Amino acid sequence: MRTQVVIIGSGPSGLLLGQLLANNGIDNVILDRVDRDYILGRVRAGVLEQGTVELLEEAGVSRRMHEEGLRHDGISLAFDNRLHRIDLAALTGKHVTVYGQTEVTHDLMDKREASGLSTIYDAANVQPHEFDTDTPYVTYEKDGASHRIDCDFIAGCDGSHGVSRRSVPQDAIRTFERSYPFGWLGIMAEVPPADHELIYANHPRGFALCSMRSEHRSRYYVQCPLDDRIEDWSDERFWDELRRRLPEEAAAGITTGPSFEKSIAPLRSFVAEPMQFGRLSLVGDAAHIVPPTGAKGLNLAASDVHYLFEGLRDYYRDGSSAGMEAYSGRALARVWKAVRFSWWMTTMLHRFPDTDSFGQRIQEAELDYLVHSQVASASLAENYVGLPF
Ligand code: RFL
Ligand code: PHB
Repeated sequence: MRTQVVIIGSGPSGLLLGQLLANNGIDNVILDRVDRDYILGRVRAGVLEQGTVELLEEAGVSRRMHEEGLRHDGISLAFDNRLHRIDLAALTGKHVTVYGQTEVTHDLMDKREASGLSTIYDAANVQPHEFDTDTPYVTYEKDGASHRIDCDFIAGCDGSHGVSRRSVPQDAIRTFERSYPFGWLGIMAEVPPADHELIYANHPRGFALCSMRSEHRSRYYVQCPLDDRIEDWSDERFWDELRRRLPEEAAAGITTGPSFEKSIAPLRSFVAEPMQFGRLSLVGDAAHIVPPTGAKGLNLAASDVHYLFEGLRDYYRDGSSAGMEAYSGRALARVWKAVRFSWWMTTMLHRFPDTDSFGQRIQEAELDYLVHSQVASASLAENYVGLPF
């Protein structure tokens, strides 16, 4: 079998890239090691930057997002038993859209199916080959048979544990990493959100986040030790802990109910450089991970897709390799700014086990400065709504 671009991974990066390419007449095949329902069962991101929304519009998958997504013009920071609103719209002229990653993925999968494009689910032992030549190919196994797809380019959209980054010789790649000494315990419940916008709370007991998926579905997180087990967190314990970490006015807005998803995620910053090795490009979580505090992971995946799509489009349309050659540099320039922002938000809002009293006062001063200085608020807002790409 032959195609122009083999895309490894059917998450939001792979699906969005595949759709943009197909809309421009560029053939592609997506391979994923799991099936559609498994991918749609993962609860992940919830906040889309305007640039991500525009890219989904360009891909032709924005109808439901515009109907059901919630426009948010601000967020609140909570500390010292008070809410402090950051007016994103007034400070930047932009807003964010609350629309779950699950829904984005669903829309992209539906569009791909309707366009008659090929996705091979349950593909085992996917392996990219010869990407340092002009004739790369990808092998995989399915239903006991071995297959090979020849192509011009391979896009590694296979997340942080995928095969693409692992296939690059170790001496060709440099990695940068920071682990944080805590995780996020997240729940989803069919209850109305505490507030109409997101609340990021810094509290002596630890960070908490009030988010949502719709006007009747809430997503909440609390910072927890890395070795906590889900079994130790009954719904009742979760709701109690969440309320204790919020200002009274926000806690009063919490409607409790049974959770239908509960999980603990570790927090990590990670970047691999470069993001391209000959004809293999890494995209999204395959190349970088950010802690979720800045809501940047999915949005960074979208900006990577944008740069790679432009490179591939110019290659096939104009015969120009300039965009492909620039991919890693263009993507990484934006990646590092989002890595910085996510690290900064994480540092400012969480309790670190080894923070001394000096560090504690610095954190308090930073939050106070942030909400009372228009310049500092504008900087947060500019990053939160997303730097241009
Ligand atoms: P994905 O979504 O991990 O998709 C990768 C796909 O590749 C497949 N795969 C393979 N296929 C073939 N062969 C192999 N060897 C393979 N190995 C893996 C996998 O099955 C999968 O289908 O990566 P992608 O597309 O780059 O998308 C990245 C986003 O998923 C991620 O950045 C965000 O979810 C991060 N994130 C958030 N991002 C935001 O922008 N805003 C948020 O509010 C936000 N909240 C979050 C988050 C991530 C979270 N978790 C659990 C990690 C909240 C949480 C809790
Ligand atoms: C979410 O709704 O899952 C969410 C929102 C904002 C974040 C992280 C996660 O910063």
